[in-house]
Amino acid sequence: MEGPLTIAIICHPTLGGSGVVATDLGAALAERGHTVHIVSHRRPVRIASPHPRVRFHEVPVTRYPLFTYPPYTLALATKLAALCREERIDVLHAHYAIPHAVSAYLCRQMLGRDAPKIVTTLHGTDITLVGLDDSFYEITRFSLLESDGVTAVSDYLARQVRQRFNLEGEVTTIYNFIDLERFSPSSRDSAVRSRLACGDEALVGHLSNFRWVKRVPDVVRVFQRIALHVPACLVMIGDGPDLPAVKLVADELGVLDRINFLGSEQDAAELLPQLDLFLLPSEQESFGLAALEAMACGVPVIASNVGGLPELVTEGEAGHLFPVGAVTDMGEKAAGILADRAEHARLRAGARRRAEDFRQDGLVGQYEAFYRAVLKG
Ligand code: GMT
Repeated sequence: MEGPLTIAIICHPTLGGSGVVATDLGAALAERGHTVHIVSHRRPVRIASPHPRVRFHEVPVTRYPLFTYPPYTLALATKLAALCREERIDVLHAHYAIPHAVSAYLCRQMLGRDAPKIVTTLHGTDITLVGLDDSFYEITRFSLLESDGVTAVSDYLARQVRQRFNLEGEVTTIYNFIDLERFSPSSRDSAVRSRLACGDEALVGHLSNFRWVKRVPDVVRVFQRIALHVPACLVMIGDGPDLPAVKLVADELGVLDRINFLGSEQDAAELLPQLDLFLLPSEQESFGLAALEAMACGVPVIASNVGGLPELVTEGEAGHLFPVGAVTDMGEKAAGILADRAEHARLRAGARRRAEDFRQDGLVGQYEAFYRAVLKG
């Protein structure tokens, strides 16, 4: 199918990589001439500034005393069907399998012959955690089998999908992407930096949704090792369930006053370029979008050697990878880099160079080609 497409993107609106990827993809597709409908229960945090070809559709979820848990999956399916009747939608693109791929399937069944194609993009815990739970396993597998095309954000995740869900069909890797103009070392600004740093110290940072898979207390443990060797302070961007635990660990380790907690209402593209090092000691990470954003800003990454991170953070070029929980080794290595200007400069350049492999244009083009292949059947 040639010419512009109309795509409905279904995503979680909360701060988290899958919502960011989905909305950035929508904006980039609109720039390329396609029409995009973003569907979610709330306006996503990073939805692009108004664009004539991007529309947001909020899914209304009716509360009723009988429903302890309002059935969002059904409300979403109904909203999608109504949207498809109003507009000629070519592709329903579900980001994160649960419950989006299931709602897309229901919508298709409701529409019958006129239904659009379904593309499902898997982001991480929809496969590695939530999807494996007994209460979701079978419906997740079913929704993948029923999708017309399935993509994953790393080879690691694509392998996990095939193995854990015993799928024979194809799962195509399309890596997450980055806008290299928006996330750039040239946005380093001494005024912003001095607002973040405690003084002339090295500035170390972390960005996540503070869930247990991120091991955020380990960020503090690594930072404490760093601070033993070099004057440094830590910037924590984001919010989530582990924030109280993180503050407790920081207090116990005596570094609470060296940490700046910024919350989630922040512009990552403004803050990340100010950092000297980015820490991502996650338990699991199917890709690590926050690491890519930091790298694009010329910030080397110290991370766990898990999931898709080795596909992104090239060892010794863009940063260094360690076994999960190796906080002492991570801290010693990080301190060594920060104390060695030449090595730090080498890694800064390497991080940006590696991020250039994930240029937005090329990867959005891969999604476009994928849609067209699916539409051809
Ligand atoms: O899978 C999740 O935990 C949620 C998801 C999100 O919405 O934040 O994160 C995943 O998707 C991101 C975007 O593709 C990836 O960069 C993250 O690595 C991935 N998180 C995990 O695998 C833990």
